[in-house]
Amino acid sequence: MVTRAPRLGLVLGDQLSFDLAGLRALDPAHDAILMAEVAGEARYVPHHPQKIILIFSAMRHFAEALRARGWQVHYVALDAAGNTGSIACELQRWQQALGASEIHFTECGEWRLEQALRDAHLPLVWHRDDRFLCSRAAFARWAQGRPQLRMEQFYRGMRKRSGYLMQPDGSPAGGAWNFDSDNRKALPRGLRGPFPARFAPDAITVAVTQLVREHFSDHYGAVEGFDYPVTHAEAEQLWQHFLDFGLAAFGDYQDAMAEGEPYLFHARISAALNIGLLDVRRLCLDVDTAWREGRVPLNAAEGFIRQLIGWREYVRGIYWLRMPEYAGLNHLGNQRALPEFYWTGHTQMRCMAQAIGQTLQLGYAHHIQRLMITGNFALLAGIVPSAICEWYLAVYMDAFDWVELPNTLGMVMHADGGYLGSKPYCASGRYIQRMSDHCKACSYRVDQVVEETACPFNALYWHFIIRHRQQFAGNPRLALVYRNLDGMPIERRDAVWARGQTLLAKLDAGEGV
Ligand code: FAD
Ligand code: DLZ
Ligand code: SF4
Repeated sequence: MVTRAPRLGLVLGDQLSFDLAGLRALDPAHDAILMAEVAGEARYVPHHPQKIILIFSAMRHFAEALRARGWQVHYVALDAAGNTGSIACELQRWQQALGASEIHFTECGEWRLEQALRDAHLPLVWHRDDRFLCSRAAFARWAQGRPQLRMEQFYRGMRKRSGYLMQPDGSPAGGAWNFDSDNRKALPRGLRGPFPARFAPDAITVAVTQLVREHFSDHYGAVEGFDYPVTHAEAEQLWQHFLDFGLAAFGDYQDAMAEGEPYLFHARISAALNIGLLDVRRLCLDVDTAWREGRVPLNAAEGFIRQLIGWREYVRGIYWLRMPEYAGLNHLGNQRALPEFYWTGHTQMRCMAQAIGQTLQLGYAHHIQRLMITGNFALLAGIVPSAICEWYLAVYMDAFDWVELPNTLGMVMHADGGYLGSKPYCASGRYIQRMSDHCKACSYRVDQVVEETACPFNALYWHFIIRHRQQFAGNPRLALVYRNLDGMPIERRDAVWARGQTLLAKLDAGEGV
């Protein structure tokens, strides 16, 4: 009988799916799996301690589950003797130790790591990550020849291809592709989101928490309070909880923000989904079914599916199409350092203190907080894109380069010159006042612009509009804004500019706002 050398399969911390392409190609009877907790991945940005707890705990649970299914898993713990600290070096070490002929690998979520593995000259056999609906190649084909890319066009194609929320005649459910105009309601007084599903740490998570406390106490964010799902079964419970209690109101209050309400009607599934504990096709099917059975309104179902097969797949497509040069773009020429209060939450701006505070506590903020509070401030203040991108990548439980970078650099900072989205999401304090109750609790006044007590978002908004006139005056979506600016008395405009300058000088001096 001829025995062949075993093959080795690599499973990364965000590839914890039983039907991962790289696993399907291997045979549990002959081949082995490598999983490694490495300092290189845990430290290349100062990840929130709870994010490291999540990844390590979910990896350890997944390794156990694979063993229970008959796989031979070589698991390298962070503090194991001989741990080299990098994925590429661990692969080299284990390939030699096992005499493996091939290393099977599912394509990475991050360009950085994929490049490091290519550079390591290992006998890699690559597999496409088919956990996503749209492959890198299919996105590149869709993008080819288009003068500009727009999510809405991509999304319609994805709806047609997938069949989610489609009618038998090929038209979209409800006769429209988009119900966004129904999805901008502020939260009625007294309405609260459902109590979040929480998962008590088991022995594995407790051990990992201790490890993280010992090794990563220099990272920003709370170690205590971790309650995320770390297995497929727990992630399923989280999802069912959202289907039962969150989805129906998801559409209506998608853009709302409220004091002390970190989750509202959001699903809180992104971390579990991005590391492979949930499957995007299953989620979409469940939402489609919930709508067909009359359990949720169409604006909720459509709004949710658009995030998953629209935005999520669209940003991934752009990432792989444009990396590595995309990460270095700075279309608006920003030069300002990230203010210290992004890492501490110490600011008088109530909306910022709430968004940053919950981020440090929970590793979570919902989309509008990321876009219109912390993102909007960074855009208006002209923060260097790479600095704010590093912040988003570090502090959120769900952050991986393929999804964080286009959202931050493209959608928030407009640093790609409008490649991802047609206009910058800049807004004054008035937007935040309309969509939240933060302003009532703030020491700044949202109805003032130039006074010392005025909401900083107001003057910074006009400062941004004035200083980027050349880039944006020709943008039809900002035409009204420039007409308003031009209608402003010159003395008023000067006072607004001066207040903006004062605020920016404070940031440059490292003073708080
Ligand atoms: P819900 O509001 O319940 O939405 C459901 C799902 O839709 C999410 O779980 C997510 O998978 C998907 N989704 C929604 N919006 C987007 C989007 N813009 N891009 C991609 N997927 C989306 N999401 C990440 O998963 N990782 C990130 O690193 C990340 N960084 C972001 C940075 C910025 C500056 C901004 C503005 C958004 C970012 N997002 C990121 C998108 C979005 O904010 C999060 O997916 C969402 O807040 C996760 O919470 P949830 O599961 O409760 O989402
Ligand atoms: C985010 C992360 C962290 C903190 N640690 C590890 C690790 O120790 N081992 C591992 O395999 N993966 C880790 N990850 C996830 C990787 O960084 C992720 O796979 C890449 O960024 C590619 O998406
Ligand atoms: Fe935020 Fe301005 Fe409102 Fe204060 S007044 S909460 S800074 S928008």
